[in-house]
Amino acid sequence: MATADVDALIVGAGFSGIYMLKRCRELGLSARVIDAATDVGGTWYWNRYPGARCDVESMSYSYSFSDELQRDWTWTERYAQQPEILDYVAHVVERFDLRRDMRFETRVTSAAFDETSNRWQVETDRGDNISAKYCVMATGCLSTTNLPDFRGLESFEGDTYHTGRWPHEAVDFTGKRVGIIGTGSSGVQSTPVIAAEAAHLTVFQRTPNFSVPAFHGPIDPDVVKMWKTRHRELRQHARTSRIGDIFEVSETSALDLTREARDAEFERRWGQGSFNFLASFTDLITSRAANDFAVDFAHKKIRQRVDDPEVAELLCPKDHPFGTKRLCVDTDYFETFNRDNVSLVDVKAAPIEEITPRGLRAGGKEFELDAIVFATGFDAMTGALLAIDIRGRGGIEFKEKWSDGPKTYLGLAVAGFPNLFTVTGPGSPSVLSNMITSIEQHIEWIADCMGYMEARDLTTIEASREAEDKWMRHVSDVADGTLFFESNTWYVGANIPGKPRVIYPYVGGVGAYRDICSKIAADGYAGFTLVSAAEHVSPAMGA
Ligand code: NA7
Repeated sequence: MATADVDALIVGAGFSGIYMLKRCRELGLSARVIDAATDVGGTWYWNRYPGARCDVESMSYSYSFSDELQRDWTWTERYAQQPEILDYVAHVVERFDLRRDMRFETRVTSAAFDETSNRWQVETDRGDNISAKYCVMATGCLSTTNLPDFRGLESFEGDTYHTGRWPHEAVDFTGKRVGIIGTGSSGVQSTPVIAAEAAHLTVFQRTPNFSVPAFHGPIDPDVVKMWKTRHRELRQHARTSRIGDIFEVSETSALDLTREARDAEFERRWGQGSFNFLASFTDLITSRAANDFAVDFAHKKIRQRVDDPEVAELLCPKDHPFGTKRLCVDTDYFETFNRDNVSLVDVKAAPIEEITPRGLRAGGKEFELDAIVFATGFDAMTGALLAIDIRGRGGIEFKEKWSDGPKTYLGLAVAGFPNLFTVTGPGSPSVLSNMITSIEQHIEWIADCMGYMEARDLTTIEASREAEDKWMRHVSDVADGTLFFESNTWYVGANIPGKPRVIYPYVGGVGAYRDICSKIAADGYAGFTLVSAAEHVSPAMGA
């Protein structure tokens, strides 16, 4: 593909890129997918650390676009393990014969909009030069790893790993003294598994996280039967819900109940596992008083699960409201700290000073380690986009345009960057939702938009600055009505030094967001400017 001319260039071969390619084919458009990995899977290609599994239930975390696919594929566990998700993705790619339009081990380095031809000129690290009418950034929300700049890192004589770049070869920690830095979802999932193998595991915790039990196990045949017979209805429920899944919706404020009634509901939801707990009441994310009840309940659970009261206190999150930092879903995480071969080190009280040849030093104390696992997260939502040199009209760079924080229209499009789409981009529900529900909604919206353009012989579609500004104000206003800004999290860019502190995902909910996007499309793409070679079509304004 040294030089190529396609209708659509799709960056990323994860769930988004795969489905985008399928939809492009159905529109009769020529399309290519490019990915830096050696194979399909996106996030699930890279995150293959011990214990890696999806914390959204398997039946929900799968494509809904094909009835046959849903009927034919059967998951084995309540929450799918990373290898099974990769098997599923590979199955989808083979089933729909998508691989022939995919190119691997190739990184897109730049994309520039040529105002003369009204096409994107895309370059790769292999020297490809591709011209495309549409450029779809299916680059993922959690694909650029964050490795903090620890002093002395290169001096370490043992092995180092990042959970988001785990090697393909088997890693054996048997007999080793392992240190893990980070207690987000990746740390919480890998800690029990590494602890079961290593001679000793030291967990270096800066901020404790709330975690709800997964109650993981083999998939319940009744659940499979329910999904196979009622999948259309259940998917519709997910699409119109707040987080893109089929949780039971509460209509009660946590403040309206007696302590006993509230705790009974918390207990019931807790017993269901996963994110059900977060949906216990209507106001957990909007009212500090309501949230405090959830905090107290979760603290009580941690104290029940951890034998040593001092360790339990250290594991109790006290600096952020419940659910405003990515909630973890665990299997035996807290119980792992009851093991003799596991210790917890508070690196908030005594920060990591440096990595040394034989381990690391924190708070003046040296910890000898044979291996260090960095479970230190990602430059979420914008990292992968800003890693590509993207230039729109007048050569304006994404980096420059987003220097104070991302600006998008619907998290889908960016003013000044015609015919470029960001799948689950900043300003869309994305990471606050079941990603597959959100991905499907975006891909279908983009495909419909491409179909609309092709049918009318339109050359470009571009978000207007007014619509973009209005959308970003709305994204911020909705977040202002919640507790999200009370936490230092990657939802607000706090994990990356210098990253603008704004809300990155749209917190207004999947169903509400879908309605907004659908209305905009039904109104002839209100807030966008659509232009044909022959004529200029004035858009209706406003979101
Ligand atoms: P997260 O959720 O960003 O967690 C990263 C963890 O690493 C978190 O506990 C951080 O502590 C910790 N961290 C980061 N830098 C440091 C330094 N310098 N010192 C000590 N500890 C540090 O990433 P995950 O990979 O676990 O999860 C990402 C998402 O993947 C997850 O939410 C799911 O959607 C799937 P902090 O909290 O910043 O104090």
